Amino acid sequence: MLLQMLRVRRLEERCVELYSAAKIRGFLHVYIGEEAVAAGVLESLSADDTVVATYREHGHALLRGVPAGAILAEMYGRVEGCCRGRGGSMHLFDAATNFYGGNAIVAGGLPLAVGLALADKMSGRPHVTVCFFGEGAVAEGEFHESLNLAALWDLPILFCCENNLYAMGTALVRSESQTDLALKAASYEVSAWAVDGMDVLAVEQAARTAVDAVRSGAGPHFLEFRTYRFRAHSMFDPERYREKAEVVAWQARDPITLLRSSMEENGQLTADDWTQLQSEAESEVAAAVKFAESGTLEPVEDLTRFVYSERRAP
Ligand SMILES: Cc1ncc(C[n+]2csc(CCOP(=O)(O)OP(=O)(O)O)c2C)c(N)n1
Ligand SMILES: [Mg+2]
Repeated sequence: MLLQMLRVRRLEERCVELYSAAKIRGFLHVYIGEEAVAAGVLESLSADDTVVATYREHGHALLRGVPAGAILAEMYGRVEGCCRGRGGSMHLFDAATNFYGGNAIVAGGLPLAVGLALADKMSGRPHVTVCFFGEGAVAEGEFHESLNLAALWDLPILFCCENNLYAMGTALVRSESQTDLALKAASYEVSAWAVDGMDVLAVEQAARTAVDAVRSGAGPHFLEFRTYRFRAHSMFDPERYREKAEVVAWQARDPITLLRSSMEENGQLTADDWTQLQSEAESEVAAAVKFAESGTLEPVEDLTRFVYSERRAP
């Protein structure tokens, strides 16, 4: 999990640079600081399970198994990208790894996840659908409709709320009368609790407990991961809504540093191991950049493809 968090961190640090160099265009939302949530939760899933995420999903896609090159090529708008360069940063999608996006609409992933879980239930498949979303989603009607139906129909779904305290510039306390999100979920008869989202071991343990319960037929579960994004909301955010001191305080609990220090203290990680992990993550990113750089742009003649299905009716 240390390596997994590091892979996401290095990939996104490079994305920020490439964005500044205008290699990546459009919107870009990085997950830096929140990596323990994706790393811990995805560690608890099997390959057949389904994952739905938001526009802050580069890490989820990578750890689900989408190659770093296909992710970066997608951001570059290249045909070699996981969606032929048509989705970009916010719409990574990969059917092969059951990664159902990459959804740009706040709370838009929740009804999709409920539908996917309903399909599994109706087909008798023992899979779990995991849906990631920010705390900003709880202000949307879709959140309430989705939790209600998931509980009413007893669906195999785990809702993972990544509570990083802000929805763009709006702090949770400024938009919600009830800020205890597990309590909100519990009001729909969904089993719910809060977890330290900076501690990857705590995340993994909570996720494993919840996923096992969901898989064994205990119905929908909800985990609120208390986390923090160290960077701006997106590349266009002057960050006027929070104090620098708050960011610095949370950076002291950087999930990568926390795990690294505790492993070093317990004699589970040597200086050489750390160097090795770093170079592994760095060479993966370097290869991905090379892959994206050498990718091809879609020919203009293909511009209108995929608007309608290309399969003819029988
Ligand atoms: C329905 C909808 N309303 C508004 C927006 C604009 N918007 C994009 S991100 C965002 C904030 C969402 O915050 P949160 O759910 O906490 O996720 P985070 O960005 O913190 O990961 C908003 C309001 C949108 N994409 N979709
Ligand atoms: Mg948020």
